[in-house]
Amino acid sequence: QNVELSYANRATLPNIHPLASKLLRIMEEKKSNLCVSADVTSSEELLQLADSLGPSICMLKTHVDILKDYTAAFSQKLQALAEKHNFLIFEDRKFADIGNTVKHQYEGGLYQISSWSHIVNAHAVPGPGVVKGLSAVGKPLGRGCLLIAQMSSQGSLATGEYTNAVLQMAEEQSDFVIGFICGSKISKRPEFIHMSPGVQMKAGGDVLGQQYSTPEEVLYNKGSDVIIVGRGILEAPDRLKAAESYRKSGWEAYTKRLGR
Ligand code: S5P
Repeated sequence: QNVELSYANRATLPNIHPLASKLLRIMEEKKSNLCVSADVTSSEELLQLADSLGPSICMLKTHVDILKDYTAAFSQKLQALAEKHNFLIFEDRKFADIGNTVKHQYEGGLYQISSWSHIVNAHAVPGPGVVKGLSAVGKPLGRGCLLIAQMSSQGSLATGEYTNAVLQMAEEQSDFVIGFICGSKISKRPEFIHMSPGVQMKAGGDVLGQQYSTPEEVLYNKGSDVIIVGRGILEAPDRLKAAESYRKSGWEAYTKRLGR
């Protein structure tokens, strides 16, 4: 029960969600547990990032609402790059409303997120209806959702009993919830993917409350599965070189956890 399963082993678990299985297979194949947070404001720059960093990552995280020039053509190009380099797209929309509203926000509006993003995330604050609403749109499309169980920011209220309640909610809708945004492994179920933001090579923070841990801390000590890295890569003089060094650190921390 306590043996640490590899990503490849977890991909073939009988109850694994097909999208989680796909992600785990990509991770194993590309030896990458790196999700790049592509927090740039130009779609051209985002596409360039996706094309150049694509081979190093298992997932690309977007905030499409910070783009100054979003078009439907952009989302099609992004999907093509995801195919080309074999990574998943995660729109970090953080849905947090009643089921009926998030359904519209996910499917419609300017962005039509469900049509191009493999994975989205949601706050559990509204209760299970938020997941039911998203699931009504996303499940028929084979999409998946991460619940925000903990946050990396200073003074976050998502702790303790709240985090436990999120876990419970995920277990009740595991046909659509594939894992968590969290700082550490919170579920023993190997079917769930733990994804952690707030990662840089040096621990620290920014002036707006972000707090950073290292890949080793998050993946080895805290038992998470995927590191989410934004400015650690985006602000580096050579983004590709930085992405590769996060990929390598992440992979080493994971293999160390496996005891290999
Ligand atoms: O708790 C969280 C959850 C998320 S999804 N803390 C976070 O920082 N994020 C996101 O991860 C955040 O919105 C940003 O896109 C990214 C972290 O960026 P960085 O530049 O601080 O690495």
